Formats: sequence, structure tokens, C-alpha cells
Amino acid sequence: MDIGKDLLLEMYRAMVRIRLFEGKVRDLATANEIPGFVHVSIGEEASAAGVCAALRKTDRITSTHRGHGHLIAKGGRLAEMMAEIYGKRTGYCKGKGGSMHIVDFNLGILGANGIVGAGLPIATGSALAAVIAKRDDVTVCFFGDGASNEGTFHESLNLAAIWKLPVVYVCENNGFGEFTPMQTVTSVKDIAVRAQAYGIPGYVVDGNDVLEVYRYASEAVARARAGEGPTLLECKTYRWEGHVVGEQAFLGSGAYRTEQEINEWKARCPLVRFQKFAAESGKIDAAELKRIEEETAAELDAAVKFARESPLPAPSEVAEDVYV
Ligand SMILES: Cc1ncc(C[n+]2csc(CCOP(=O)(O)OP(=O)(O)O)c2C)c(N)n1
Repeated sequence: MDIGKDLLLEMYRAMVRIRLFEGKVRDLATANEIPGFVHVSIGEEASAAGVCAALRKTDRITSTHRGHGHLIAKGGRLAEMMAEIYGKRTGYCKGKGGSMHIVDFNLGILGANGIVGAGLPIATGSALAAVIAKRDDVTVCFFGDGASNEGTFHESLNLAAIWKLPVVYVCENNGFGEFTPMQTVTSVKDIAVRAQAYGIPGYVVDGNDVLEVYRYASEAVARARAGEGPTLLECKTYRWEGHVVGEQAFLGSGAYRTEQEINEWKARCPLVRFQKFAAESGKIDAAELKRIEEETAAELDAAVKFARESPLPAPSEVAEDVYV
């Protein structure tokens, strides 16, 4: 599959926006400038960028507690995301959702979610809703390897399979659920083989190669749109940062992985991989990539300024826009 230059640049821009945004969020959380728990996805950018590049605006996604990257790749605006993480009134949820509950229905973002595995039935229901409404939109469900051990995963895949729902399940297997290595709590080596239990296709994908992710996602999305039912993609990847920013406070002197392992995965950086592809294929100039990096840095600076200068919600608004 030949991927056009505009789309290549779009995928790189998505990865750069995620990388810079997440690095900034990590630094601001470490400095106690933003409240609450934040989970960043540095190192995992290619799965969000590659999958969302295969979607159109009316397609929908569900996300996770580690959701900033998915939202950004689906077109989320950095300023409103940052303001939401700051708890400001100008944020996506008027400051009442925070990092784990950012939503933008206009962009098909059905929400990040603090409940592990909760996106699976939401995505499945969204796909059913599209069928009932006779819309040919596809829903993508992002979730982690840990979530694939939840009942919601198995129930959702079964239902989507028998009803041939237009949904793509994207497992981002980063090797850990919090501080627990995946292989100590998961019955299979590859999550993708679980697709067999539900009679649907399942593929292991190099989750650090945005081009490979895009190719698999495009096929799965086309299948779903054509009414041929769901696909399970397992993007093998790794998170460079802790489970949550500041995880050392929970771990004390304990460690659940080695520096060597982290460094091995850093050597497989999805952005550097793309830069090498750009140079070797001769399709994209280094200057074009640099321009994207500079534009994104400026966009991020403006987003932080916007968030810092925005007002907090007034105490009188506490019961507005929430279920009470
Ligand atoms: C239903 C539920 N159980 C447990 C938790 C606590 N928890 C938060 S993140 C997490 C690990 C999830 O691992 P995974 O799905 O692999 O995603 P990752 O953090 O690796 O991106 C757990 C157990 C939760 N938020 N919700």
C-alpha cells in the first residue's frame, strides 16, 4: 500500500503533538502545577497516530486512562485538553473531567475513561448505534493488555462478532498493567490470538511502526465499514514513563523493570523510526519534519499559556453539567 505524502506528514505531526504534549504534562505534573493523576503515553505514539490516520472525522473512538495520545490523534485541540487537565473552565469538560475524562463528541471522541475495560462495551454500543442509525461510521476501541483480562473485553468481542458490528479493537500491549508484568497475569503470549475464540481476525502489529499500524488499521476499518465485522489488532509497544507520573512514591525503592529494558525500547522510538523512513525513502525532507516540530512546539506553548491564564470554574457551577 502506497501512502501519500500528506498522510505521512499527518501521521508524523500526530506523533510529534503527542510526544511534546505528554512530555509537558509529565513536567507540569512533576512540578505539581496540575492536579490529579496523569498517565502519559510517551513511546506509544505510533498506535494512536497510525490507527486514527485510517479514520474519518465521523468515525468514533473510545479511549483509556492513558488517553491523551488517542484524543490528539483524533484531532483533539491541545489548548482545551491542557485547560481540562489544569481543571480550568475553558477545558473540554469545563474543568470537571480532568485528564481521564476528556470528551469531544464533535470529533468522535467518546471519551477517555478512568475505568479499565470500560471503553470496550461503549465502543461496541457505539458500533451498534451506527448500524441502527444506518450510518457507515466505524468505532475504534483503544485499550491495554490489562483490560484484555477484564470480562468486558470478552463480552464485547463476542457480541460484536455475532452481530458483525463495525468496530476495531486496538489493544496497546505495553507489557504492564500498573506494576505487573503482563506475562504473569495473562494466559496467552499474544492478545491477538484471543480473536480466535470469537471467530474474528486478530493480528499482532509492530506498535512502534506507524506505517505498519496504519496498514493494518486501514484494512480493519475497511472490513468494518463494509459490514464484515470486527477485527482485533494487538499493537506491541512500551511505555517509557511510569504507569502514572510520580509512580516512585508508590514503589519506594522497589522496581518492576530494568533501565536496560527501558533503554532497549527507547532505541525503537517510533518518531526516530519514521525519521529514518523519511530519509531512506527520499519521500520527505528533514526540513519538513523540523517545521512540524517547530509548529507543534509553538502550538503547545500557546496551549499552556491558554490553560494557565484561564479561570477556574466558579464554586457556584459545581452542580452544573454533572449527574447529581
Ligand atoms: C476496573 C478497574 N480496575 C482497576 C483499575 C486500576 N488501574 C488503573 S490503570 C490499571 C492498569 C491497566 O493496564 P492496561 O489496561 O494494560 O493499560 P496501561 O496502563 O498499561 O496503559 C489498573 C489496574 C481501574 N482504574 N479500573
